[in-house]
Amino acid sequence: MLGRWLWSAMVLGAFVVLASCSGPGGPEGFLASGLCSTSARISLRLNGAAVFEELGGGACALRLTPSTASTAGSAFSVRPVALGVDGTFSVAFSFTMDEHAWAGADGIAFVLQGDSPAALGEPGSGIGYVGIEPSIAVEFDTFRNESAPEYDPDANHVGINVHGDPRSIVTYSPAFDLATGERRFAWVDYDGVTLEVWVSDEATRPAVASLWLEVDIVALLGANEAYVGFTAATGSASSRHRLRSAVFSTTR
Ligand SMILES: [Ca+2]
Repeated sequence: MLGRWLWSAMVLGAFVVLASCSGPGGPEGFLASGLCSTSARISLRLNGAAVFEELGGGACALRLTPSTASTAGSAFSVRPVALGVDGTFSVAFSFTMDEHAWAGADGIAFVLQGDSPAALGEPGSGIGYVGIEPSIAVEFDTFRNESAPEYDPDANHVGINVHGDPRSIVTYSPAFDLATGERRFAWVDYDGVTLEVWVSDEATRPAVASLWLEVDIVALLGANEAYVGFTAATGSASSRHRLRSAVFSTTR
């Protein structure tokens, strides 16, 4: 399709490196070499409370929300990212959650969606992705919403959610705390059949996946492309949610 961008990503240090290509014409140029770079900033559309932050020492973060009540933020690729064969992709990212008010809330999500680069879901228990459709999200949920215990097993879990539905299809509760303020690491791989998620308090991917789901992502999205990004939100309790690195690849 004329004008359709093929996006892929490469690793450089701990930060986002998004590369833009355009069909047979080949690479148009690298869009980014880290969350501090101009190219990273023009590759992502920021919505709601999301802003880029300089952390000093040449490091940057994508702060999805500050620790203020009832807010949400999202950042999505400005154009659909072409996925690999049968929708395959890999992403590795890290995040921090700190400055908790009350219990801290509500969490961060990695999201593939077919709606819009401006998509921003519900705050609070919606973690900024609830209501975005079509979509598939991996949520890192730090607040147990007692009004809906069927989808919040505890205040420290990872879940896979489709079409902006807050009820996770599968969940996993790590032994470590997601929201100590220290960096947490996650990896999401899709081979065209099974979506696998790993989460760790260390930078090395664990040998065994934390949770997984057999899902047809191309059918779910209705396309072999998606707006790729992250969301976060706060409710009556709040935390500062910051993406610290992200590497998205379709090169499997
Ligand atoms: Ca929750």
